[in-house]
Amino acid sequence: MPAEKMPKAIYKRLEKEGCKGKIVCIEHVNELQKELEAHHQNGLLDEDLYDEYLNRFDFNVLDDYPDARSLIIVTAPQPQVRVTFKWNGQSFPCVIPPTYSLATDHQLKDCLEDILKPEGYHLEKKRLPEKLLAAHSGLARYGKNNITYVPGMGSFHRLAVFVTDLPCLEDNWVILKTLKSCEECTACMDTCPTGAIVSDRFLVHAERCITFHNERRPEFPQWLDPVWHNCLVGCMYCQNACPMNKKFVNWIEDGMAFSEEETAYLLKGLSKDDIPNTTIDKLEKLGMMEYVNVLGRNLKVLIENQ
Ligand code: B12
Ligand code: SF4
Ligand code: SF4
Repeated sequence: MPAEKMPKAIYKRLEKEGCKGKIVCIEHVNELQKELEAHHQNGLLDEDLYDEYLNRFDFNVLDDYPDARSLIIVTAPQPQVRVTFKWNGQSFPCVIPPTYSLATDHQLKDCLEDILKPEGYHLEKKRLPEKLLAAHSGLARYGKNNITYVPGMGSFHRLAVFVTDLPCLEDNWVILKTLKSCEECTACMDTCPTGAIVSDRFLVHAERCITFHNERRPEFPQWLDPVWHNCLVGCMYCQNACPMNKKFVNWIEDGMAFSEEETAYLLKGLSKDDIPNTTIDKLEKLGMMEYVNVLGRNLKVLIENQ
């Protein structure tokens, strides 16, 4: 197939699976870096947040993949997942927000490979600022909560970036846009219990976000009221309040159930080596293994809240 027909074929293949994507030229990777670094230099990014999440992006992609020509930003819809923990004879349902399952990354990679591989092109998943790329490619728009929205998916979608040697014959690069509905709305700002979303700047104060504290941090800060926790990891307040998610908020799939014994392992804060393989399998399917060190602490707060 001629290279100029490839983007259409890729988009069609993604759409067949209910997914979406956009292609931009590899050179834009420098713009992504510059934009992020400018926020850092202007003191807008918390240093702990920067060290823990933002200084490991693959901006040097061309050094280890000199043939790279295009970036493909793709996304797949994902529901919330409800899991149940048994404790002291009672059942405790807990929500895992959309985007924590890694399964869609494989689905997206398979779709892209189906089209690219037979034509002799290669593909590698890279760690780049996904929302920024999605918004600059025109695939998504930012909401005031700094989460991105895609038509037909709301914010319930998981993004991924792939780099390929497919020549860049179709460059999609637009200025960043906010959702139209944000113009007259402050629902996410009003509902966020921590004040992370503010009116005097667009960037959220990510260091105030519940997710920043319950995904990785060993201890919750004093100011974080335990009753604010609402998910096993992450937080759903601003997404649930958003009118653009009206059609998606009730999309909650029932996930696994954890027995009293399994709940006990987690509450004890046992490490991976001390948890039985069957429980590890469940956590892996849910995309929760990455958070195994904090799950017990988070679960305890949710059980106390309920
Ligand atoms: C670091 C990180 C976090 C941190 C920091 C979040 C943050 N806002 O930066 C923490 C742990 C707090 C976090 C929380 C969450 N995260 Co997170 N996170 C990331 C990660 C690794 C990097 C994000 C990043 O680049 N941040 C840096 C900031 C500077 O970039 P930014 O948020 O895009 O901000 C841009 C805009 O503000 C824009 N901008 C500035 N001024 C203006 C003005 C206007 C008018 C406009 C339009 C834009 C604009 O410029 C900034 C970039 O330069 C990505 C994965 C990845 N590889 O990209 C996932 C990712 C962004 N997270 C994701 C999700 C789902 C979440 C949560 C919703 C999870 C949850 N349910 O709790 C929350 C949402 C919190 C929030 N309100 O942002 C998804 C987003 C998917 C989507 N639908 O958009 C991602 C892409 C993971 C994935 N693959 O799905 N996350
Ligand atoms: S809740 Fe309102 S202001 Fe916030 S992202 Fe959604 S539409 Fe925009
Ligand atoms: S995810 Fe929760 S804490 Fe973070 S900005 Fe949204 S409502 Fe606030």
